[in-house]
Amino acid sequence: MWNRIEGAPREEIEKIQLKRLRDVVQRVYHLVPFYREKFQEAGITPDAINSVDDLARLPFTTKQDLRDHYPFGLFTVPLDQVVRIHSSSGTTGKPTVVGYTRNDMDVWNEVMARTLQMVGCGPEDVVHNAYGYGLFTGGLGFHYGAETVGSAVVPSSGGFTKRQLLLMKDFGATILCATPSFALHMAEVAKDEGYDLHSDFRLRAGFFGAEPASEGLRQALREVWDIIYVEVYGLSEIIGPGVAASCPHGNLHVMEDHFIPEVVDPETGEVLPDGEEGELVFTTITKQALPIIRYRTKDITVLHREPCACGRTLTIMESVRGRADDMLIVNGVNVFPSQVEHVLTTVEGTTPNYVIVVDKKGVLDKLEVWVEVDEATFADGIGALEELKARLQSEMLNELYINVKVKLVEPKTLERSMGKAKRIIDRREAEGMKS
Ligand code: DLL
Repeated sequence: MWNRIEGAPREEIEKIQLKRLRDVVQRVYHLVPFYREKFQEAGITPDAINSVDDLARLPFTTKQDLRDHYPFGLFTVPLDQVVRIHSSSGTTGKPTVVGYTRNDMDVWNEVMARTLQMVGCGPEDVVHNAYGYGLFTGGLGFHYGAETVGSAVVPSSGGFTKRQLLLMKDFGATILCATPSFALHMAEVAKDEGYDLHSDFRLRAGFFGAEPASEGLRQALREVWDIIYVEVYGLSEIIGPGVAASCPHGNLHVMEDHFIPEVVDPETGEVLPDGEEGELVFTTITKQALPIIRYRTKDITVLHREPCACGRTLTIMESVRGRADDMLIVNGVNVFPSQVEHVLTTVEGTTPNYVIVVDKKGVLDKLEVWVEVDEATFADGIGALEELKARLQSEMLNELYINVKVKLVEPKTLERSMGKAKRIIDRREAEGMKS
């Protein structure tokens, strides 16, 4: 264990939680008009918090709230105290922006160090980090965590699979950090390139997250790379990777001295008892730049509060079973159908009749958008259509941060729905690759 608190008696953890919760509630109430108004509407003042259970009396915060206060409206510190900014895709044009103070970075490094220590990752290890570096929290989150535990980090980021394999072999990487789908893709390419995956590489563990992975996919990764599979869960709004990580007994422990989890009924918002499935909600209790009260993650899971054979007393969350909204995760990147629609409606020549088709090519996800063009553009002929397609593909890349293949179809050829439009055809599940 990196920190003794991970195995402290529950009473001690709860005492710390209450103290920190009271502090953060005071802080947001006095510093952020958005929270003060919401608390007042709910008839709550910060002194109403006398136990961790009182959390249930506070209003929720949603992704929409973050967007409404874009970019820094919910920050509780001036920008001169912010040392890092990340962002992830929002449901339409605007991304969600998150900020970190120096102290927030220490918290993040601490929870990432705990994550990496799940398999004793330390100075002896070479950590090959294939999570994307940039606005996405995966790359830099793992990077600084690995430095904190004293490992040698190779900041390879995503893509360039063949070069990554060469570095992994030559540098003797012992730890791989990647999305599960990319790690499987790496294995396929390695086989094609003639590597012997067990004897050419020194990998002993992999840290996988940012997207769901079925047990079949996990097992395939364990076998093909001969590694221990560590699951990492997180979201940028809460901190990034490191909100929860799985121990050697396969239990996903929530770092709840920093982030308090609750599970609520997605319809009514009512708190559900341990063991019942619902939407995961987090309250950050140590973050300074952007503390968040009762953030609705939309991730569906179950919580268990029982001691684990690994010695940790931290709450256990089951792997995320699905989402309460229509967000798609494509190779680890979050995509909302509304973002696609946004592009289609801002580019002239198309109609809002479209479907999004997600497929697997090898082990990687592939996203296609089929869209009907309008009559006039269709009549303009092939040159105009090619131009429109190129424009749409480049706008989609800008908006979604991933490559999308656009297929233009004739007016009135896509199936019309009688009720709710079916915009998404997800063919991945059929292949059993995603949970
Ligand atoms: O995906 C942070 C992260 C990076 C986690 C690297 C783990 C490893 P976002 O881009 O904000 O942050 O996306 C957050 O991704 O609400 C889940 O729906 C999904 N997600 C993250 N981890 C898992 C996981 C990062 N282990 C969203 N299993 C979350 C299933 C996951 N889904």
